[in-house]
Amino acid sequence: MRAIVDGTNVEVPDGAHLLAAIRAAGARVPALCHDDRVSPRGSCRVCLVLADGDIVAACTTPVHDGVVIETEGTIASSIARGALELIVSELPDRALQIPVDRSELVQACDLLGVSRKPGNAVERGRGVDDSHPYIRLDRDLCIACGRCVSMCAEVQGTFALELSGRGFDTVVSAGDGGAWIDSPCVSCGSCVDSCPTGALTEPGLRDPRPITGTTSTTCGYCGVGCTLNVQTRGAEVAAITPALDGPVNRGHACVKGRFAHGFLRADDRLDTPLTRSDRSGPLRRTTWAEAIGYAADELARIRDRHGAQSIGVICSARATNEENYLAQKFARVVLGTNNIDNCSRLCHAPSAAGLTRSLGFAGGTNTMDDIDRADCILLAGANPTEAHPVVGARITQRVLAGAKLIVIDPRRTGLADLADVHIQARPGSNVAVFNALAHLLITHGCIDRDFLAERTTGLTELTELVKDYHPGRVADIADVPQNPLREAGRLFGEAQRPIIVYGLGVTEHMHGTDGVRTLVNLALLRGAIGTDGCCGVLPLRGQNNVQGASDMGALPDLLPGYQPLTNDAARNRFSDVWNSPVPPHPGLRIPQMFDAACAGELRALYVIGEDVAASDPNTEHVRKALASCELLICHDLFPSETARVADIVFPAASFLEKDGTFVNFDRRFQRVRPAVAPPAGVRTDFDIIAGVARAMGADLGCVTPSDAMDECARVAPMFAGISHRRLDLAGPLHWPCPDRGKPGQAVLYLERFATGDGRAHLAARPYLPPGEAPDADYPFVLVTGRRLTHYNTGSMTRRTPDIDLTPRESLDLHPHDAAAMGVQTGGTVEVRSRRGTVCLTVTVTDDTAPGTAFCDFHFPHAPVNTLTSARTDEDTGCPEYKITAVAIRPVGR
Ligand SMILES: Nc1nc2c(c(=O)[nH]1)N[C@H]1C(S)=C(S)[C@@H](COP(=O)(O)OP(=O)(O)OC[C@H]3O[C@@H](n4cnc5c(=O)[nH]c(N)nc54)[C@H](O)[C@@H]3O)O[C@H]1N2
Ligand SMILES: Nc1nc2c(c(=O)[nH]1)N[C@H]1C(S)=C(S)[C@@H](COP(=O)(O)OP(=O)(O)OC[C@H]3O[C@@H](n4cnc5c(=O)[nH]c(N)nc54)[C@H](O)[C@@H]3O)O[C@H]1N2
Ligand code: SF4
Ligand code: SF4
Ligand code: FES
Ligand SMILES: [Mo]
Repeated sequence: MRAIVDGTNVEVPDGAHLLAAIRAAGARVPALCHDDRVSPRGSCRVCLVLADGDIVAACTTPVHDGVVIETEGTIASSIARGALELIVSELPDRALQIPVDRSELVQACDLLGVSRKPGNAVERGRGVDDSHPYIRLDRDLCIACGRCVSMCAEVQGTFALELSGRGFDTVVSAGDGGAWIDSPCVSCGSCVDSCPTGALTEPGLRDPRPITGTTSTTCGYCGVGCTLNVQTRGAEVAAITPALDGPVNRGHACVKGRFAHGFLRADDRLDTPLTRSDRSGPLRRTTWAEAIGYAADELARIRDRHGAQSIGVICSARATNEENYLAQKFARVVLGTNNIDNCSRLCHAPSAAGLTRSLGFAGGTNTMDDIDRADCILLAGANPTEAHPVVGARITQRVLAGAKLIVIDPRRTGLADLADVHIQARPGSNVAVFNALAHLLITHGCIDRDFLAERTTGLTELTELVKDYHPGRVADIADVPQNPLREAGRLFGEAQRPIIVYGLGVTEHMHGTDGVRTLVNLALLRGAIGTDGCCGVLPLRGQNNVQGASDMGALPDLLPGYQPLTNDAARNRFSDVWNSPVPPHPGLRIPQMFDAACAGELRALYVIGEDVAASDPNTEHVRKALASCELLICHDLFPSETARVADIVFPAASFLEKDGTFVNFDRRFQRVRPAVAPPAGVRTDFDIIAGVARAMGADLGCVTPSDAMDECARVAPMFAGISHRRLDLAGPLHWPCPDRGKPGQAVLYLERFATGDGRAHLAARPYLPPGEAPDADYPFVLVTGRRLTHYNTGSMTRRTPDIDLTPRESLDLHPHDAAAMGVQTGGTVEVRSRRGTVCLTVTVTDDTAPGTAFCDFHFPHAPVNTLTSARTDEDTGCPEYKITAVAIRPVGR
């Protein structure tokens, strides 16, 4: 549609408002109650313009073709000025003294020529709420524009804020009007981002000193992959705000990416290499030359004396693609072993295996944006409002807009509260539940017969198998009523555009790969993968770069780009480019490395950015393995549990300090750029690996991260079109991206599946019971997982004010169980499994079912993984973190 703004012609999309046309024309009109991310309110009247001669609010008036807009020197602009003068007359002087780049109000005053003699204005004494560590409300600066309220409702979906009071006394309040910290606020910061006056502020931007730089980068916490703008003041991070043009997050973020950067300057940040000369002695500070030389000598000695298979490398899903690429090249070329793995093993290895076998590629089929189009969302074993908050918010918005939501989770998670159906299935019963849904789809004819005939195999076997999975039987297995099963089958069966979103509640089980495959069956039965307009299946990959670490071949059986090591042609191509033979035999997976260490076969372990002594299951076994090694090398930011027992510790740079790329959960390569320099004495994982290789007499060849990406593009056809330069010029790219001249594939399999025969393979997999079951001695099932404010081992978030938001771990217990034990919220219990004992603080909540307890693993002083078992998924070795049989008893009685 065409608009003429002060004589300039512009084209805008249908449905755009005058404000969009005005901005497109480069004209400026203030808009104090407007934010593009939420629906227009039209309440402040400072955006008045003339449209075809009428006085209208630019933010709420739609463009019609050929509309003539006048922004300056009209009756409309003088009324707008009057409106602004009135607003300003109610504000204290402080409001106009805020630096212009931090206050839209000050900008509006500049634009409309509104000023006021200092001292005239009202300090109304409505007070400040500074109860929250990140968000401060100065009520006297609030103009009741309502932007924060809309952001909280329409972007975040939390509805924590409202405008209360009347007339000029109207002011925002959180929760039921008490202190902000006691409200349901989830600290996503979107209210602060939108506030036009400085009524809502965060610590780093209250400091009046100017911001000296802004860097666009990708969040280094979870796999959502939010684009963040890091604002710096000299060498320090002042604030981090979500980028409006972030393709995944579109101007939204969560408490971790948005606020939790204080770890950068934590007192105990490692800032020099540490070594110990004998195991019983302490780690001592040393020089880089000394530590690198020591690491190189020891690795070479062990390799030469005991063979390359006696060394294992655990790579980091927190590190960049380029670092992972270099690390696997180092393992294969310099050490000569395929004993390399990453924490995908602990997490979504069953997704990689299951999706590959069913569909062809080890990644989700669609993109984040497809959530916005789905009419039915099946969310299984994932808690995105806490673990992938920007996805959680997007699902919330979609459901508020009318999409159906089915949640399958043993706990009543945030989204289960909003669901049309919550199947609160017993932990470990996924395969039975998914097969029951397949049974319902098939028996009710809710399947796409043409799609199944043309594009899949295995329907006959699946139909035969699921005859046994009628809801009556599965209701018993899963300990749920039949009705939710039937209702879920109906909703999913009737949907036009169903989407499946899932997480660790599906994968971290003894039959995790079967869980993934039987879940994918449901989308295939509906023809909802690889077809026009379909929404597909999205695994919520966990770590910022866990998808990338595997993409880069930090795996014992796959080379970069998922090329099997056992494929001679592929292996030879690598050998040619690397100028060194690639060992042909698949290496050890993480759990196998620990077993091999305990058996005396693995003698050196090189761990980059993973705290195996805290996060891997069955800690006692892990610690025994670490102690059995002759050499333990570790890269970390902090003295992690693993670093504490290492022989050599290298201090590593964090995501805010380095250059490279991450791949997020929907297969997007995104740039990571250094916003600040690492502290003196700290190096990137990239430089450390290259340094150790050099000291071992090897040149890994890639001088910069960009070189490493280029080399990876040369050896891995599915990434051939990707380079830093292209990402810098054109923005993120989805893989596969085989061609420099074409975009990557956002939606997979539109023509064929990437399996050998081009068809998707339905999986007829029976339900098998989990590895560990409760019994008389260990009557509870303990499920472990995540809380919003802390991240994995908590090494970073515990070193930020997030610790004030969630100061300790907690064990969720159902009220019946708590009453039977006589414990209350805040009480302490001893949780005992067949392997260990931990004391935890109780929260009594009916979010869990009777007999099921839930806790996080974010606080290593309460070492939850001393409880968990070493049982793993039979296909992939992913631990059964989600099920531990435990006994619980109150302490101190
Ligand atoms: N705040 C925060 N965000 C994070 C992380 C963090 O530590 N903190 N970690 C990141 C990482 S590494 C990952 S992998 C992701 C994980 O993200 P999620 O997979 O969402 O996280 P979890 O909380 O481990 O588990 C998800 C859900 O599985 C459910 N569940 C357990 N057993 C079963 C079962 O048998 N069947 C079904 N259907 N559900 C079950 C649990 O009740 C839980 O609600 O989060 C990432 N994001
Ligand atoms: N009980 C239980 N245990 C679990 C899980 C569960 O659900 N239940 N989930 C499992 C899952 S899914 C995962 S992914 C793992 C995660 O387990 P980990 O990967 O061990 O946990 P993180 O805290 O993410 O990070 C590991 C270390 O990397 C450091 N680090 C951060 N950035 C960098 C970097 O750029 N370079 C280097 N060198 N170091 C860096 C951090 O300081 C931290 O010490 O935990 C697993 N453990
Ligand atoms: S706090 Fe800010 S965004 Fe919220 S109503 Fe007041 S002025 Fe508007
Ligand atoms: S949702 Fe994930 S990627 Fe986005 S800001 Fe939060 S932790 Fe970072
Ligand atoms: S911005 Fe248009 S009325 Fe407030
Ligand atoms: Mo993970």
